[in-house]
Amino acid sequence: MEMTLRWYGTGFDTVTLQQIRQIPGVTGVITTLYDTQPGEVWSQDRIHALKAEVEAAGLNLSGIESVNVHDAIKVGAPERDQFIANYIETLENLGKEDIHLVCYNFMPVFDWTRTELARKRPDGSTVLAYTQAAVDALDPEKMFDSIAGDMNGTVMPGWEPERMARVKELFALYKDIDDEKLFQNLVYFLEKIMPVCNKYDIKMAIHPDDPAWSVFGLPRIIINKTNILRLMKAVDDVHNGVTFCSGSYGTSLANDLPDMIRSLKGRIHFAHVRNLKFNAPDDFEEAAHLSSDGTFDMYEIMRALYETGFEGPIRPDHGRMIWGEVAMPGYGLYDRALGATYLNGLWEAIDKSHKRPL
Ligand SMILES: [Mn+2]
Repeated sequence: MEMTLRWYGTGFDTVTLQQIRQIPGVTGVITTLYDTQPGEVWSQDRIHALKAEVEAAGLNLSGIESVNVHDAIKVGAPERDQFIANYIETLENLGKEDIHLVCYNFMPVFDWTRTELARKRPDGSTVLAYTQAAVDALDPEKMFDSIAGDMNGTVMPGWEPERMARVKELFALYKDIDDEKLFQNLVYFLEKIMPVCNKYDIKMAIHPDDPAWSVFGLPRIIINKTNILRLMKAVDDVHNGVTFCSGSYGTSLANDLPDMIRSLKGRIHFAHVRNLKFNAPDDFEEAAHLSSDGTFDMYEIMRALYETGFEGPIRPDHGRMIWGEVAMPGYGLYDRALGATYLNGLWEAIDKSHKRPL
């Protein structure tokens, strides 16, 4: 595995490549062209410049998160073929620049959903949190306004103001789409892009829906073991793979995370590893990475990745906001650096105990 951090790019991220370079054991970043819109073709020149910038700082460009999928593809609108052609062109340009991992998601309207971006924990740190009661009480069109004030002046992925201004229109677009139609549209998309992925050895890694259930009556499909295995089988190509996000699959306590990892052996190309603390099954907050701070057994998660031969990038995903840092919620430097170090420590211990059993 390779330990990485997500980086939004110069001008968008409060964290610099130089800071990331100084976190021990972090050798790469997962990044994106943050100012592109879903459906737009990424030029090879811009990809080349991004990669050169990352490499000049002494880091690898270990993968892209995300190349977003246009809504026309998700709903199966007539213009989807044009947008798929654009996506293929982007993949081709990434392949020519020797980039082989693309994370994406297939969530309708809202990407991840949280009801608080700065819940205070007993130690004074602040974290993203979710309560079903708060979602149930909310008009989805007001969702953006209700959390925009806590974004610390940043633009959060999936919550871009331009997108949220169209929320009513987006809901209308999805009104006839149920889980099965969404699944079939995803299969259609994957089948069309597999040839270019094979040509350039690009591993597609779908990020799960977060939380792992329907919000505001919208369909949600990448939520559990049954559905993700069905998708792996429907397009049975190693390039159709998974971003295993413990914090997203983990929102549902019915998901046995180490068991899911083992059942996806060979198809996990990217891992987001973080911990959640549950106060009730439908009320959780993002904890520090340590097992002892949350609900998940992080050792068992890392062990399952290790024992299934996972070789892709890992990132500590979100962190708490600590030590007075002002950054995009979830994406500060300090706590993600602590998380990366902790996860690297677990990995080293697992690796050594396998190679030198007591
Ligand atoms: Mn994630």
